[in-house]
Amino acid sequence: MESIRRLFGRFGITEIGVCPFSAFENELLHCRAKSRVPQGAKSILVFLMSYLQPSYTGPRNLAKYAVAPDYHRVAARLAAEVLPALEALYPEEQFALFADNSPIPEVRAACAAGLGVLGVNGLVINPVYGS
Ligand code: B12
Repeated sequence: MESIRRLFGRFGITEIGVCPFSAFENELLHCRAKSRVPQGAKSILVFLMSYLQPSYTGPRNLAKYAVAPDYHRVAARLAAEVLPALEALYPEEQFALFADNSPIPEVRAACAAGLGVLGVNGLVINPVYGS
């Protein structure tokens, strides 16, 4: 886990955890991305990214989370860099990266991975990022 932490740290990601895939394999959401889950998946690696953009000083009265770059694109760019690095670190293993479109109940997986608790708002409450 330490080497994975270091790897994600290179991309500015510090909130990362892992939980067993078996905890969720019987309750996967039905979506197209289900077919991308590697056969015999063992672990779910969960990482958090914050919507908060402290540099936004624009004139408009917009919710901060609405001015952040589209996280699907951010995650796709990240995938292009992180996946090869993970594969190089663990050449025997297979990885697939999902952002939002995963069949895994992500909020509960994040809680199971030790990244926070499930808030009454239905979201992960993380000690660093909050809700
Ligand atoms: C389907 C889905 C949606 C659908 C919900 C459609 C519906 N109501 O049926 C749509 C596309 C509308 C949506 C929108 C958003 N979503 Co959404 N969504 C999901 C997804 C893919 C599956 C959730 C699900 O169906 N679970 C299964 C059911 C049985 O469990 P459930 O607890 O009843 O699920 C409900 C809630 O999750 C709720 N919901 C979904 N998203 C959000 C976001 C917020 C803020 C809230 C309060 C509730 C909520 O809708 C689900 C169905 O009723 C998850 C990712 C994942 N794979 O888990 C993300 C996820 C829950 N969504 C998330 C986010 C961030 C959003 C948005 C804020 C994105 C945005 N920037 O606009 C919006 C806000 C929606 C809102 N204010 O209600 C995050 C929450 C992160 C966190 N901190 O916990 C997740 C985990 C994705 C992610 N990894 O970023 N979402």
